[in-house]
Order: sequence, then C-alpha cells, then structure tokens
Amino acid sequence: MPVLQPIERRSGLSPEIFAKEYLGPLKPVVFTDLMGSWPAKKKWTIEHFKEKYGDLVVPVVSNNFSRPGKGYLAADMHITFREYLELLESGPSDLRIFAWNIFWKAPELREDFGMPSIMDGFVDELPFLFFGCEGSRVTLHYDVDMSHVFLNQIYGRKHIILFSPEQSQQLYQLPFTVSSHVNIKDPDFKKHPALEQVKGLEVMLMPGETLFIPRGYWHYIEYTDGGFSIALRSFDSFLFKIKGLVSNAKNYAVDRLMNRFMGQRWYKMKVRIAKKRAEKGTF
Ligand SMILES: O=C(O)CCC(=O)C(=O)O
Ligand SMILES: [Fe+2]
Repeated sequence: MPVLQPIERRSGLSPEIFAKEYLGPLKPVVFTDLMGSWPAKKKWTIEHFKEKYGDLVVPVVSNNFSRPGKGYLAADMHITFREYLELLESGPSDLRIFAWNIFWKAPELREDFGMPSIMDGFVDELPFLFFGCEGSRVTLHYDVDMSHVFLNQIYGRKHIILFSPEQSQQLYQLPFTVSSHVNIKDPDFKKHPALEQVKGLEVMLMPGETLFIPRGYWHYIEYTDGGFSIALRSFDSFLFKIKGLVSNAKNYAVDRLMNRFMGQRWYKMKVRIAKKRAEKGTF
C-alpha cells in the first residue's frame, strides 16, 4: 500500500477553527459530533426504510459501472428498495445505490437531518444517500462538481482512503474522467511505479461520524459492513459551482460518446495516456 496517515478526528470545532485548520488549507477531517442530535441517527434503520419506502424503485450499480462497454456509467438494474435492503442484509455483494436523492419522493425525511452550520454554502437541494453491501467498493475518484462533501455515516462502517488533488497524475487519472482504476489497496508497483510516491490519508468511518472531503480530493471507499451514509455538499463560491459544472459536462459528454463508439479501444487509449502522464519526467 502507498503511505497512508490516519485522518484526524475532532469534536467541538467552531466554524472559525474549521475554516483556519481544515477548510482554508483543504485538509480532510473527521467530525465525531457534526450530526448533533439529528433524528436520522436513530430513526433511519433498515427496518424503517423497508417499511415506509420499500416500494420505491431504485437504480442499483455494480462493478460494471466503471467497466468500458455497454453498462458504462449506467445503473445495472432497477429493483425495489425493499429488495435492495434485503440483499444488503443478506451478506457480501458488489451492489450499491449511488448518489440517490430519495428526498424528491420522500420529502418528510428532510426533517430528520439539517445542514451543518460549520460553514456557509451548503446546497439544500443536493443531499444524496449512498448505500452499499458488505465488501462493495467505490472506484478511486473525485467529485465532478468540485463541491466540498460532508459524508455522514449513519449505519455500518466504511474504510476510506483519500489523496490530495495535486497527486492526480501520479494516481493515473484516466483522461476525460474523474477516476483512476489503479488498485490502491494492493498496488502493482511494476505496472504503476508512480504510485510509490503518492501519500494518502485513511479512516475507518464509524456510524455517527462525518468525513469532510475537500473539493477535488480523491476518495476510494470500501464498505466494511453493509451500510449507508448521507452526503451533503457545499460550495465556496458561485465561481466554483460554474467551473465544476462546465468541466463535468465537457468531460462526461466526450467520455460517454467515445465509449459508445470505441468501447474497449477508448479505454485502452485512456490507460496509455494516464500512464504517460503519471510517469512523465519521474523516472
Ligand atoms: O460512500 C459512497 O458510496 C460514495 C460516496 C462518494 O463518492 C461521495 O460522497 O462523493
Ligand atoms: Fe464521490
């Protein structure tokens, strides 16, 4: 594994200290008390979701999500939320629900949490739920919209590895994407020599904890247990919002189109470019 340092855990942080020590320098931190007295912490159980929202249809993704070809960047299947939760309870699987805005369909759930007052710029319209079965993994990526993400762990544990944006090239970022397909937990240094130089951060995020992922930060996630989180997003400024949207639209459109026409060949091209960039001038 590359060098990984533990992410600091803090409680009782004021907005001023957070701004000075973490937001300003874009440094990740785990809050142990940011959720405060959110009803969601107790109320949002698998049983509660099954009972009240079991009939909603959810898009489920598998490891096919990042594979080139037909299923690229698409949901693998649509099943009921109840069926998904039963899968989650029944043991390991690669199935996840990625960035689901359940609140359009169930607005009353919004009363169970609130936007933190730790900084300004939270976007009320963009709370997303993320579910994963035990052992499922989220490919190494950063978020296209360049927002700061506050990932609130409600149920189960997650092992999260982060890398700063300056290391994008050494992480073999695939061009026209915000992803890298290197195996960060068991890297092949022969194949990816630049990985020997990267330095990351890690945490086992526990229920009740919130991880601050600064804008542009790379994250890789493994669901140690089946579980779920709610991610809240904030932007420092309108400019960053626009920048995020533009870069998103541009890259996403090119990548989808080329995947459609070239499939595997497009993927191989991206891998070649990533390798060239990662190892340029370094060896
Ligand atoms: O926890 C997950 O499943 C993915 C979270 C993520 O990528 C995000 O919040 O940006
Ligand atoms: Fe993400």
